[in-house]
Amino acid sequence: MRIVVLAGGIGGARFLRGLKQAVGPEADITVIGNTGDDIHLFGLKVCPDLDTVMYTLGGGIHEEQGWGRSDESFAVKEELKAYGVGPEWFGLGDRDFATHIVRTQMLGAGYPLSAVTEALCDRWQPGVRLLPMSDDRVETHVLINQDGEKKAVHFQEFWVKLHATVPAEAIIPVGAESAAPAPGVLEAIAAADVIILPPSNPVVSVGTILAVPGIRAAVAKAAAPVVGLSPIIGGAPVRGMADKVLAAVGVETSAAGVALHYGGRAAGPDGTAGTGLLDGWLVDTSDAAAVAGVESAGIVCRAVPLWMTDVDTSAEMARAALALAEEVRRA
Ligand code: FO1
Repeated sequence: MRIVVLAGGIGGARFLRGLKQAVGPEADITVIGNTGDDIHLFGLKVCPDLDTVMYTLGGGIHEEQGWGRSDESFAVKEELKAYGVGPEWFGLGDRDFATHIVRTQMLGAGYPLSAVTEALCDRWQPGVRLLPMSDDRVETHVLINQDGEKKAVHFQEFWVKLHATVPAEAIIPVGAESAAPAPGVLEAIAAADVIILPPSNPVVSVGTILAVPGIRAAVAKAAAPVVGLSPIIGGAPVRGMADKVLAAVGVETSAAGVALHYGGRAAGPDGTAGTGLLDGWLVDTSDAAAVAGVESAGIVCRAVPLWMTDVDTSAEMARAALALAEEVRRA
């Protein structure tokens, strides 16, 4: 079975760990990873979401954080600080620096990000094919209003330095409009047996992937059933600050709000085809009241436990997503 997952960082990576357990080694999983969170620091290109997937599935992740390496040290970071070289607010560890050095070295030698990612994964063996959404540079910026002054800051500055405490007025995936899907991305979507939108941030992770010209249309017209899992439980994000960016794009922070944001693919009552992406949507059992509203948008909806407390619960969620895909495939 060929499964394609459009994934961001921590939530997507944890879901993927469960999916791998649920389907076993014979399944073919392709992850289309968000690169809008990428940031250039100290002359190095850092790819947070690609690295979180690679480290999580490869066994090198700092488990509690969901980002960065396990068993980290920060000697390089301390030396940079001693030189007065910032920024200090983005915590890069010594082991993590090696990843960014290898990546930047290969990019400098002319390898595209997709080839670099494949090379880094040779070491980590994540058990999935990890494709960046694009080989072109896309960096998400956030338009904020700080003390009456409007300015655009890099997503990482908004997320890590400002802790998303200032209102986000707009989310801009800079460069997306002129980016091309990375080699293999459109082919994987077209050949998929199932396409999954995991509980990643629907705006800055999945939304950024869909902002690369061609990817949204490829998902919308894919023969495979498209099912998603709500990143919002009980009106609040499971992790991170998704509510801040959802508000910026006018999406209600609810399990139903995100489903309607993605939209349904099924033809409406009057027979017009849906303009959205979803055939099926999973909400947490605590949001069972949302099922009817989602189904009225032509999206088959089921309420199942969506708290990813460990790999087994993530695997259960993955099995529920695959079962829903079969249900909507028959429909
Ligand atoms: N997140 C933080 O909250 N604080 C950090 O200092 C930090 C450093 C960092 C370094 C490398 C990396 O790959 C990720 C890092 N993150 C940090 C997480 C990062 O902001 C998020 O993983 C994504 O960008 C959001 O999904």
